[in-house]
Amino acid sequence: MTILGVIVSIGSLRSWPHALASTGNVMEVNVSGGQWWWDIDTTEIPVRKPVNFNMTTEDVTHGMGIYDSDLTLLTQVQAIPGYTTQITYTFEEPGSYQILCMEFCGVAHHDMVNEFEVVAVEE
Ligand SMILES: [Cu+2]
Repeated sequence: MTILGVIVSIGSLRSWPHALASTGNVMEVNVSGGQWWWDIDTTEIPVRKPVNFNMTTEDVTHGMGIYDSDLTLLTQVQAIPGYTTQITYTFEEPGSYQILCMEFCGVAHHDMVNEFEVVAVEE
């Protein structure tokens, strides 16, 4: 039982998701947050391609929430000073998406809005 626990523990410490990362079929997108803005290093993301969001913050803790055009929350990850946190998400529909802050981070927290487009790609 102890050996099984050690194997499971070591496996869980690997970067996630293992399968996607090993195929090279993941788009890397870097997002940084600060009081009170988001910076995203792309404005266009292809539809139906896994996207690995690498999240950093330059000051305090923020919460990056990604919303569709109906303001439905699709995924989220916390931004923690001194760390890069990650979340992988695949957008199934083209359109406009917004990044909003989900943690109260100061007087202009509500101004933390940025957006990007998910676009169809020709194959
Ligand atoms: Cu905030």
